[in-house]
Amino acid sequence: MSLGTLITVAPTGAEHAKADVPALPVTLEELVSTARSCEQVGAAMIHVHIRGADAKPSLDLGLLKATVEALRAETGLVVQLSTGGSVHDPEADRLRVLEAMPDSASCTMGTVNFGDDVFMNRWEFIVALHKGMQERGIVPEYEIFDIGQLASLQRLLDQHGLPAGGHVHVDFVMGVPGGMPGDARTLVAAVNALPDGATFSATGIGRTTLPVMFTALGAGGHLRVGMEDTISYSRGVPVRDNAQLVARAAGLAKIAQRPPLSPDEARKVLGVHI
Ligand code: KMH
Ligand code: ZN
Repeated sequence: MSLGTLITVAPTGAEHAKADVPALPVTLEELVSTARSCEQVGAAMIHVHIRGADAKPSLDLGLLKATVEALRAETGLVVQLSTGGSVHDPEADRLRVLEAMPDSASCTMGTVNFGDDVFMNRWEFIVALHKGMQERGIVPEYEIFDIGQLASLQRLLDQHGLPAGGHVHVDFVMGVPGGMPGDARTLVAAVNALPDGATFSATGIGRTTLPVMFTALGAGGHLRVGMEDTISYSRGVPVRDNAQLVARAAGLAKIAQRPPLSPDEARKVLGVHI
């Protein structure tokens, strides 16, 4: 396990509306400016969902390519595109995300209830994503919403081999209504079920953000924070911006004697080519 802490920022997501959360970055300009300020305070990777001109979630390939290009030009961050999209996105559009050639992409390891919706991830689709990333040299981050999905990850690795980069990195997304709860005992159980040699980050949705963050640091894991997952800084206090969440995570990582990794250090951990 690496000594430092990889901090990923997930600044936008697909669930919050700009009208409800004005600080949410939705244009390319807002995203790049957010990425820069988050890098300055300790982020090493960015998990990107883009929005269209109407501020609604989009998987437009041209815009995805422009986003990867702009983030590479303006920041040193590891650029991870979401293949999860929104719960309404078709599989073909989600697979096409890989054509934008990010450094990394998410790969959710199973279907999960997602509030009142269903976040669909069929086995054949997971295999297609995994192979698509292997072929293109894109490093996956396996998103785990429930503990049983770790058994699916082991099955995937057994049947289809290691991912591009040769290293397995997992992100636990905890506290989604329908998924695993965001608490210490569940995170410890999930860490105990990781494939050998895997690294992990964790994020807790909403009010589970702090217990998950403290537990992840104590368990030697990495952190994901951002307005995709959390729009309240504390009870009744809206998040000012994504950098505020990254700065809090970086401060706690330093207190834990596991200071934030630079983007290049993160690339080494993840197996992303420099
Ligand atoms: N928006 C969620 C339905 C991912 O980015 O890969 C799925 C999600 C996971 O956010
Ligand atoms: Zn996401």
